[in-house]
Amino acid sequence: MIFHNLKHMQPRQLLYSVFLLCNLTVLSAQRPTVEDFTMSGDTYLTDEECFRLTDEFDYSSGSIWYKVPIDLRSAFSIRLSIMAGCQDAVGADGMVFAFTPRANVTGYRGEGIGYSGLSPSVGIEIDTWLNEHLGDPIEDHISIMLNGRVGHWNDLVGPVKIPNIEDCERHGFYVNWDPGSQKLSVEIDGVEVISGQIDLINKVFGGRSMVYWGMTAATGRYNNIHEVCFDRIASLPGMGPSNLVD
Ligand SMILES: [Ca+2]
Ligand SMILES: [Ca+2]
Repeated sequence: MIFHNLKHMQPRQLLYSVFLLCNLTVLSAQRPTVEDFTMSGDTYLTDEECFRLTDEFDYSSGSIWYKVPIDLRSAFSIRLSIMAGCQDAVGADGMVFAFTPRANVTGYRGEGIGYSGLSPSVGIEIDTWLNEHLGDPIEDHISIMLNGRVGHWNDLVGPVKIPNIEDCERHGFYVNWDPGSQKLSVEIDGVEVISGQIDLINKVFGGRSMVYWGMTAATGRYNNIHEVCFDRIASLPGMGPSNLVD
């Protein structure tokens, strides 16, 4: 039914991706539109209302940032749909979801994945290119990183190997935060792939609870398309408009 209705919905109606949860009960929700994000670097909006952070060009980088900061004193689940490229063997470099007090910035490209150099920050890196000097596994992998440092010896958690994600498909990417247990967890396609217990407010952001969130991506000597979309959210069972409270 939701799928059927999608054909008749305006793009703006599809862009509800942030669900603010409190005590596991939906008390309020937002329906972001493309205008709610700032674009940085090479990012542009596609005809399908996706943010394309990089095309299949070498040495490209881009990012999007939600304009309104989020409060780490509240529980939330930020739900995005990502596409990490169509080239596996020669695809690079990946994408990073980040929290940072500064909005509208993109870090270093290539192995920095548009994230390195952003500090203070917490980054959830989806890395698709082996950089041996950074301690990368050969497989695609995910890790929770601190302060824009992409060598894995600095990781808060990880790296955790994941199945090839450069499969030209959109994947559900959820970032969940519970300030009570200080648990930061990440789901890909509904499966929790990494989590950690981290005092984000005090240990990372110096007592600051309001931070921006966004997604970065980059290419280097090799490349891939990297996109953030919202359509998958609208098609997930139980995540339709009826679950939202204005
Ligand atoms: Ca890498
Ligand atoms: Ca891969």
